[in-house]
Amino acid sequence: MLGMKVSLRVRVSAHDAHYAGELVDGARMLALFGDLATELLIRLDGDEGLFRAYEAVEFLAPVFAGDYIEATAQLTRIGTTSRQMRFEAKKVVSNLRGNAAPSAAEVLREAIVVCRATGTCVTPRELQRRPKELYMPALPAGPAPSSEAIVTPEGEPHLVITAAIVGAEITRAQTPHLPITAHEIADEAARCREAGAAVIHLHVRNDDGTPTQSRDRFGEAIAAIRAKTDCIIQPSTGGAVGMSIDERAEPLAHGPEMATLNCGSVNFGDDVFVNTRPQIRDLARRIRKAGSLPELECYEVGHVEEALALAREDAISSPLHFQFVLGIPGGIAATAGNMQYLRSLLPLEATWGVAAVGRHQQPMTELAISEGGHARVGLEDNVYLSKGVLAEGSAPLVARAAAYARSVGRTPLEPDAARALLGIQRSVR
Ligand code: KMH
Ligand code: ZN
Repeated sequence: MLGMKVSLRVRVSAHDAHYAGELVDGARMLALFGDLATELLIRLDGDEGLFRAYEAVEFLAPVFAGDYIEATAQLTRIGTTSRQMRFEAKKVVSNLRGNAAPSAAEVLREAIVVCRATGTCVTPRELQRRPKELYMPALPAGPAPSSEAIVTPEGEPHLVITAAIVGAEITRAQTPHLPITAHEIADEAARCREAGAAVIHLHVRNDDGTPTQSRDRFGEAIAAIRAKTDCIIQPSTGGAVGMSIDERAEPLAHGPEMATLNCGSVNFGDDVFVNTRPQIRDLARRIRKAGSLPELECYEVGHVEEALALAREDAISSPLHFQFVLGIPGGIAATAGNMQYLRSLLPLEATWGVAAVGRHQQPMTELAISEGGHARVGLEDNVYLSKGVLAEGSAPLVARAAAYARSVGRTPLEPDAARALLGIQRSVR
């Protein structure tokens, strides 16, 4: 039920106008959120429950009499009695004001988000009925276009596991299980697919193990992976610290289904991983030209804001897919609070995952999975299975994440289902 989404659409009427100029009271949006929260509670608990508190409310644009508002709520956390939700209201139709006829109105080319909120409701234990037939049998007919992408018909949220199997920094001295040749990379990709991964985040290496963004090396690795698995291949355009943008863009020559887009500069251990604003836009343009879906790599709060700016500029297209990279020394720390804050910045239709580094990988992966997010694991970010015990490749880390997901009712998606969720057109193979 985590991730369940409901929506409604209303016309705000003249009697809702409270202030000068037919401006509508913000509380009107909260009334819509209240109705949505109640519907979620009824579907989950068979009871209307109680709205306990809003954690955050943002009024982002004015609402006037005559506006059509689409409001959506999504269940983001289920406690014993508490149910956390996120809400969003968008204006989709508006009357024209000014010199136009009083009846003139238009469908907005881009919906305007007028209000966002997060809140917590409570259904006391004794009132929870949870009859199976009250669970959502199918998604409600509604305007939210991404509902199906987020929740299965049974109401169980989808999960995309990404395996980051090579990276640019890890060395054979750190782990003998690091794949280097195209053959080794393809074998590891196939093992990860078997273990539950749908996406392979890909870096490649020279024969001596040093990182490269060589188009030919990527070509060999991609061909070898495609010969063995149907995974979505997501080449890195981050490469290694210090590489030029031209070099980093080399794998795009293969028109991959996905590619990373790093959304800002960050201290990266003792180095600086440079992504200037013009460079980010340059790479975004190249990724779009290659026909690839960008995964938005965010190592800091400002990177999420930058990604949202890219979307506003139409440098990238919605729905957005974020990867929160947590715990890089010099970047945002791998904490639950940080993860919650980062996701609170996202539009409802965005998807998000967590790639946490080192010892944070397992707990943050599990937290992200239990909170309806996606997950990236693998040697690029963490070489250990447990303290002092090296993972024998990325597949055991994928298998552990997949097992955890199943234990909390989430099923790792097959690659084709992940393509459907992420909106990827399957490339010709
Ligand atoms: N190797 C890091 C400096 C990406 O793949 O897009 C950058 C990185 C990000 O790994
Ligand atoms: Zn990477």
